[in-house]
Amino acid sequence: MYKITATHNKKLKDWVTKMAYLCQPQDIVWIDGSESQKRSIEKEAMASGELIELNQDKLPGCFLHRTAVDDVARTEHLTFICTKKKRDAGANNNWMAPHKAYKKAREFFRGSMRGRTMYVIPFSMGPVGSTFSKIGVELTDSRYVVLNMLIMTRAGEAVLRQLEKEDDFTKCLHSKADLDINKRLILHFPEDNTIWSVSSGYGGNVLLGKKCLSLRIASFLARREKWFAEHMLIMGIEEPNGHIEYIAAALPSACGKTNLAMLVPPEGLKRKGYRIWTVGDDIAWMRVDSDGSLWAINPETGFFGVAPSTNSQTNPNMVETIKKNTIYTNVLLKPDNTVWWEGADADVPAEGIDWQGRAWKPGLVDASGKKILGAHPNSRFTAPIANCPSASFRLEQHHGVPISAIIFGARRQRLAPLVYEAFNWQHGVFMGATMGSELTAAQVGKIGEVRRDPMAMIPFCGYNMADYFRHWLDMGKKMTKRPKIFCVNWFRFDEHGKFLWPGFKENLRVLEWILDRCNNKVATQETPIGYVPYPADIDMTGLDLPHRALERLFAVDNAEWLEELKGVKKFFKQFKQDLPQELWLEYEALTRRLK
Ligand code: OXD
Ligand code: MN
Repeated sequence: MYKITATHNKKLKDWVTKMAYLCQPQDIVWIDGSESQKRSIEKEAMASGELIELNQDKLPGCFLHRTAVDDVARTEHLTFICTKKKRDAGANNNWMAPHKAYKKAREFFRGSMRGRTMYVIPFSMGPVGSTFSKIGVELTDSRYVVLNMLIMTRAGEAVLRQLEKEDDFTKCLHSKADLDINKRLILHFPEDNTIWSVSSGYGGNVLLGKKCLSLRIASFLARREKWFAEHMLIMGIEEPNGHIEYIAAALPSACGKTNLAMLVPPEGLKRKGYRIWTVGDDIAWMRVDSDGSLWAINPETGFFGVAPSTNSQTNPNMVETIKKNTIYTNVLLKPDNTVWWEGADADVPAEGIDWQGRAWKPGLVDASGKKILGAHPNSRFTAPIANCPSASFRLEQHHGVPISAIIFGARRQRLAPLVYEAFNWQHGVFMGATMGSELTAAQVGKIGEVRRDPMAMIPFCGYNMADYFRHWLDMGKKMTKRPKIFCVNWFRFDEHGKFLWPGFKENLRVLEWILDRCNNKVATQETPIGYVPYPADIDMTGLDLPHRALERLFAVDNAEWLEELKGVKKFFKQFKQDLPQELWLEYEALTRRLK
């Protein structure tokens, strides 16, 4: 018999009871957000082997977790959008009919928590009580999930109190069950405001406030309620006079989104006294405020970042951030109980325990002769934003920050200039909708092949992408002060296959130009694809590039772009008559300009 006393919210009580009868936990524990409860769950997790305590002198409050070997990344092929009509999930999503999905998953959840505790985590994405914010309640049998959710979201008592004032919340059910990949499902029911995730323990599949709620469910709600839920970083750039401009940027995976969100200004620009404020590295919720401009919050309170290649060169602020109160997942354990990953600051350790829990030393190879890595390539850390030296002081402000520019990124060796600006909002939506990136060795598929990933939302848009484009076009009409839209490409090659642009902190030089454009400080050169900078308008102090590198970085080759448009056409055609006509008009106008 399950007795619920923690809340008066009838809807919440009834739902928790119903799910408990389905999953049959031994007991139910409500997460209150207190330090003492967190401590006791950490202790239990250590006793059960879910967490390994790291060296508390060197890494206070830090733990290591290892996932199952076949549970190390988001499983997109097991992720479904379960709308009543298949059309509403669209061509970009896996779809399952809701009744079928519930029926199938119910069998995997049935009795899955026997002998375990079911934790009830009331959480708020966004500051509790802000008009931006959404409440979720996650039920889980994983202590790892509880402890990660305490870092990534505002969870506990304050949210429960808020739920006595408002009734609406996303019902999030998770059970690790027996982690059997054949019974793994990540199901979204946007029409029911419900998420069911079973048989996984990997962050992206189980921290349901993140991709599942804040992107897939939220994007669906955002369209209905006329706001944006986007896969974007948010950062503030403070000028020497104290004025701060905020930008939001969508970059495809493996393009340095997290690094950009907290970059440290390059030496050459130090004299200008810029300061960077990190609002978020992954998700932006944006609304049109009464002033007619776009305001944004980051709904999360933590980073769930990729460990490999995080070091003082690529991201010094992150290196500081993950020194305390951090949960590491699937990295290498060193003999002194600290951690390491490929591309970390420290030298390669002489020995250690790899991410699979096996003895490791450098140079080990598997049966096929492939190098055995110490840390999984997708090993992660979960760390509070509050630890970050560049954390924005506006993180808790209920109205968020005003957005001056929206940036879309691409990874292209040829074709796309370092930066270019849209002619207007509709053209900018076309730029976002046609975002394409070349695959790298880190992804499945043929290296160099271009994959379309509109607004970096392909795996995260919780509804038909054609409707999503329409929503973007409509939102432009709601604003009287629209952010300017830009595209960036840090990855252009020279004729010898070398990067033309050094990237990393030097990218601030490009952001500086973007802000100058937002403030009408510089003129541009018009090209068929958009406005590009005059080379003289990029401050190159302290950065020596080869002769005419900037000219090459801004060059537009019409023949290459006409070739590119063939891929765009093919991509657009899959949406059939649902694709907004405005995007075809942009396509035709661009074709004409290029010819
Ligand atoms: C992430 C992702 O983990 O986009 O943020 O995959
Ligand atoms: Mn992401």
